[in-house]
Amino acid sequence: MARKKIALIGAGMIGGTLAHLAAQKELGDVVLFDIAEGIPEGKGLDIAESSPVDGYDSRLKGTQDYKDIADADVCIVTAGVARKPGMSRDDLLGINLKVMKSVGEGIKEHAPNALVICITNPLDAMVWALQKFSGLPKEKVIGMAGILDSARFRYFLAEEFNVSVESVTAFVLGGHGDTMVPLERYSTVAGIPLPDLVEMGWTTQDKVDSIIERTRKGGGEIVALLKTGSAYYAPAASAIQMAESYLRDKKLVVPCAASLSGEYGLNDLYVGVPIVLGAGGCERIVEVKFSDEEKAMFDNSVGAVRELMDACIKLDPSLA
Ligand code: A3D
Repeated sequence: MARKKIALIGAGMIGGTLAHLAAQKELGDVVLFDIAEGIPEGKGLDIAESSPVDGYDSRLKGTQDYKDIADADVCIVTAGVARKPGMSRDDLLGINLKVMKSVGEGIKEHAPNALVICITNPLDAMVWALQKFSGLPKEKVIGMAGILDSARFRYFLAEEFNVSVESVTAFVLGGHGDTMVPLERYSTVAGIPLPDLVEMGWTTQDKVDSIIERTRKGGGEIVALLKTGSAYYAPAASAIQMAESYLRDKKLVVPCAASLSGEYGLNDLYVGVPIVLGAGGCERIVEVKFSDEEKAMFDNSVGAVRELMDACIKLDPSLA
C-alpha cells in the first residue's frame, strides 16, 4: 500500500512540530507548504536528517507551490499569524481571513479529497470560512481546539490529584476562546466525575474553579511566557491525534470544531462539540445533555463565535 500524504499548510512553529510528529509516527510522507521561502525546505530537510537516527521512513518536502500538495490525504492548516502578548485571538481575524481564502482555493484545486484540519485562529470562524472557501464537504473540514483545551484541563487536574494524566478524562466544548465551556460533570478520574471527587474530599470546589479559569486562559498563559508567539507543542500533538484517528479509522470520540446542521439547535456554524472521528471525517456529532447553567455557558460561547462570523461576513460578503 502506498504511503499516505500529509500536507501542512503553514510551516511555522506548529507546522514544523506537526511535520516532526507526523514523520516520527510514520503517518505518511509530509509536504510543508509556506509562502516564506526556505523555511519549509529547511525544516523538512532538518527533520529528514533526523530520520536515520530515530529510524523512521517518511519523506519530507518543503515548497511554495500548491501543486506539491496534490492528492494529499490530510491537510493541516496553520497558515496565518499567531498571537503576540496583548493580542486576543480575535485581533488576528482580518489577516487570517485573507489567508484562509488563498488556502481554501489551493486545497480545493489540488487536494479536494483530503480531510482538512484547521488550527489557525480565531479557530471557529476560520474553520467555518475555510470550509466555505474550499467548498469541501462539511464532514471533511474540522477544527482543532477542543482536544487541546481538554488536554490542558486534564493536565491541571492530574497535577492537582497527583494521578496519571491518562486516568483523567475531561470535556471542554464551545468556541475556542475565553468563553470555552469546561464541563465538570463529564470530566473524570477513572470514570469518577469531578463533582463526586469534590464530595470525596479529593479537592475543593474553589480549586476546581481556579483550574477551570486557568484552562480558559491556558493559551494566554503560554503567550505571556513565550513573548514571541503562541503554544505549539500541545496544539501540534492534538492535531496529530485527529489526523491519526482519521487515517487509521480509529473513531476516537474527541471534542473538535464541527459544522452543525441542526444539532444543539444550531445551523451553519462551527463550534466545539464531541464528534466521532473516523475514515469518513466527522462521522457523528454527539449531542450532550446540558444542565441549565451549562446551556447558558454554551449559548454565550456560540454568541461569541457568531460575532466573529459576522465580522468575517463584513470583511468578505461572499461568506454570507
Ligand atoms: P507561526 O509560527 O507564525 O506560523 C504561521 C506560518 O504561516 C508562517 O510560517 C507564515 O509564513 C505562514 N503563512 C502566512 N500566510 C500564509 C499563506 N497565505 N499561505 C501559507 N502560509 C502562510 O504561527 P504558529 O505556527 O505558532 O500558529 C499558527 C496559527 O495557529 C495561528 O493563527 C495561531 O493563533 C493558531 N493557534 C491555534 C491554536 C488552537 O488551539 C486553535 C493553538 C495555538 C495556535
